Amino acid sequence: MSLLIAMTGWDLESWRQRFQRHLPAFEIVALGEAFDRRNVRFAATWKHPEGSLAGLPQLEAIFSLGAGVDHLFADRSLPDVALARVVDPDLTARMSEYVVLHCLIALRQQRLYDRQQREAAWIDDRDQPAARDVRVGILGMGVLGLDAAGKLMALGFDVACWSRTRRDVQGLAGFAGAEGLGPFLARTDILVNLLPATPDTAGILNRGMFTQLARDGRLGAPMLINAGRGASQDEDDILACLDDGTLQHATLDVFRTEPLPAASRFWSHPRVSVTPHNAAMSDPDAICALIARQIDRLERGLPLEYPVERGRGY
Ligand code: NDP
Ligand code: OXD
Repeated sequence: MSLLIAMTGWDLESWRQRFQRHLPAFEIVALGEAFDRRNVRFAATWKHPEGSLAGLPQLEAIFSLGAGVDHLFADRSLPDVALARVVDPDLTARMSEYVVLHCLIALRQQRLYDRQQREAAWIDDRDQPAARDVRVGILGMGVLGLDAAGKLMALGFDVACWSRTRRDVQGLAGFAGAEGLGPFLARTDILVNLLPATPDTAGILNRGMFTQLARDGRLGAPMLINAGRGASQDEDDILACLDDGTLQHATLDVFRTEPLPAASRFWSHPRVSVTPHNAAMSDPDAICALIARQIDRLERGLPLEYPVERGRGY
């Protein structure tokens, strides 16, 4: 029996060695080499080529090697088997670090002080709001959104989350669905996107959303942090809203086209911070261990811990 690695852009051999350590009873095979398709019971994928998982008669489950699963649904001939995603405490902690870092840079106006330093300007008359004066709104109240929310609240930020279904979490202002979106945006100074890329979230970060953000915040115009997916952002709208002051700053880890093309205005825009889709790098060993644990659960007749629901796309 074998596990098929189906990935593009990552180092195959290091993944193969890790999987072999975690799944000694399995033959680890990979796309692009000769293998017996009849023996493949599981596939572990990151951006596999369309159609490459078809024709695997014994396939039982497909494991995404990333937390996001939009790359799976990009394959229109994805086999109809169980799908699972990555949930890993290390990845979650890294994402929260990213969100907290950029909220603190905004709160403490670090970019302003960096500018002042370059000009050798000792100006200490700026308003210094407290964390409790700054309203952070997180789109997505899942594994990542909730962890980031908890850490921001521990620092004193006034945090709200928006999700598809309503959830009540102590200390957190929870909003849900289309009717909850307006009130959520109206009380948001820093908008953080941690939504998955689905047909419903495509292009959701657009002018219509930005114009509903709070205009009376202690930090001035609202800010955007997108560490979810580039497919959620209308990039022309983001640039236009930065240019006309609707947005004060955008911190973007993800883009519609990755790597971000050299010609993109995001690279040089003075009020944009770009990171190369590494807000939350995954620990490959932790991911292989997670997948080995899921396979063991399936062998024992137990359900997957982190299943993906095809109907909702995440
Ligand atoms: P989860 O599946 O745990 O949470 C998703 C959240 O989004 C849920 O709260 C869900 O609502 C909400 N949601 C989904 N669709 C809608 C919608 N149409 N309207 C409102 N809310 C919606 O995902 P994670 O927190 O684990 O991850 C989120 C995303 O982060 C990933 O899908 C991936 O794209 C991205 N990511 C980015 C990384 C990076 O390095 N930049 C690294 C890892 C992940 P509900 O609670 O009702 O289900
Ligand atoms: C992702 C990941 O989904 O890196 O972006 O896990």
